[in-house]
Amino acid sequence: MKKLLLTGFEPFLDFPINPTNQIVEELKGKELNGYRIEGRILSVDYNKSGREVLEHIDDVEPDAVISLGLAAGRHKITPERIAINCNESNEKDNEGNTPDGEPIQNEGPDGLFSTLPIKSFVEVLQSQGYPAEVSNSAGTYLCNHVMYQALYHFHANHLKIPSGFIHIPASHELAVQHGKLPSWSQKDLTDAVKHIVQLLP
Ligand code: PCA
Repeated sequence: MKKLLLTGFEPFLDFPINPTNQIVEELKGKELNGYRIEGRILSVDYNKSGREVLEHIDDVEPDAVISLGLAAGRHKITPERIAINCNESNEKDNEGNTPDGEPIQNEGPDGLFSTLPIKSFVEVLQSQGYPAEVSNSAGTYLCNHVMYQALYHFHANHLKIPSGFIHIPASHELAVQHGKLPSWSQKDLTDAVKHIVQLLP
């Protein structure tokens, strides 16, 4: 059976829970669309998360990679189109790092496109009644970092393994604790990811 590496992130900044964590916990070990789902949670740390995702790729030997991250404030599911070769944040990661525009990979291209069928993801989500839209920027925080690191690994090693990143809105549970975020039910977030997995080649 094929394997899907599905990653989420630990909580960060003033978000006491990360709904990607719950999605991964719920889906790991399940079989969908001919894929067994290998779930892993990544650190919100510029010095660790890239290495972690590469270690998981080595360990799992996946046939596809989908990384999930919280985009607090967005109200749609947003598959990301591109990762850029840049670490920058005024806000601290969980270890206090605030990089100032350094490249992620010195020899890497400026940008790497998602190799997931992002338009089909949006179409299927909308047809199932979930608001969705392609995003043209994953930012320069950890989500962009992890997306770039995985895509760069496959690009540099000439491996044709579909890989990319999907930002999701806050869950109701997070929104209640935080106070100022648009939100979805945790069940809808998880179900939306299941629809996405059904479209993997
Ligand atoms: N979202 C952050 C990092 C961790 C997460 O879940 C981001 O969008 O970069």
